[in-house]
Amino acid sequence: SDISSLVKQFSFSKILKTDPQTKSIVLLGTIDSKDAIVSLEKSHFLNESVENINSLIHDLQIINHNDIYYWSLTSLNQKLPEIPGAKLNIIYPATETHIRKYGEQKYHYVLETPEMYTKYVIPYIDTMKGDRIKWVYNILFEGKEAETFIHHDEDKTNGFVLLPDMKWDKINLESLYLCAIVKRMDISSVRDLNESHVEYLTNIKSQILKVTTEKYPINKDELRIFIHYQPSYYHFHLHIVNVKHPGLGDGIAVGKAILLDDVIENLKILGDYYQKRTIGYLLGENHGLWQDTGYRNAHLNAN
Ligand code: M7G
Repeated sequence: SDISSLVKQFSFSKILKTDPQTKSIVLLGTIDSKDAIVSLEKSHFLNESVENINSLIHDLQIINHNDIYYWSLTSLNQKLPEIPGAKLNIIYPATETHIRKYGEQKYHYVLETPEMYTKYVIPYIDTMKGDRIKWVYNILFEGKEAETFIHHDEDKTNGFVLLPDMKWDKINLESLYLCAIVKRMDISSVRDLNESHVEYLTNIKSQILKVTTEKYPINKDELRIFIHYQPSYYHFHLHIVNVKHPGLGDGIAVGKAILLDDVIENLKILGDYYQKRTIGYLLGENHGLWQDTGYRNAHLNAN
């Protein structure tokens, strides 16, 4: 189905989350009696669009003024495709995991020991493979989104795809957000990386920097490359984001994001760093791991 017909059929049930900082909202509803999630994020200003303030806005309504200070409400002139008002994403049909992920929830700081990883996280990861990462296999092997690829190195071991992330509007360079998905299937998360991957990761990093700076007017030192632990999808991938962009929500925050360079440096110093160490991260109560009483008790006993 196309996205506009999905939106027309969307029947609202409740608000899952709102964020005044990112000016975004996530709605739960149904389409054809199946769950659907609609998220809306107001667009940031495009530099070219602000040069003439009177064509940028229409309508003004004063709130107040005092001495040299004036404040008011206004409406923006927006038109597609150049000047969007917002970005709208739909997940349909949405799974329970999606609904929980996007819901308002309490977070906990967890210290995951190697034992907790082996006992609880590995079995959890096993349940998150297959259909849940169909979109990844579609990109890697089925030609989905291929028209947007910035780079495709088809080598089965060292190859990867670099493409615009679903989070990016593909218009505003200030919020540039790309995703690199590796071809190999044997890395679920940072826990699977060791000294044998140093050259592999270093090579991916330099290729990403090269093609991204060739494709877009941006410098190497204006890009932040990182991974997530825990990620939502357990097939190894990297986030490539304009350093200006603070990320949506907790995506670039400590306790979730790990710089690719930190990973590489740690592996150079200690090959089994990510197998040996306890890793701290933030985990929402809606997360599948938190729902596992064994995992939760291990966390509570350790802290
Ligand atoms: P993550 O760290 O596993 O999850 O990253 P999270 O950041 O969503 O918690 C997965 C990345 O892939 C995110 O930045 C998503 O926005 C992006 N992504 C997810 N899906 C389903 C798609 C997709 O179908 N296409 C593209 N291009 N990017 C996606």
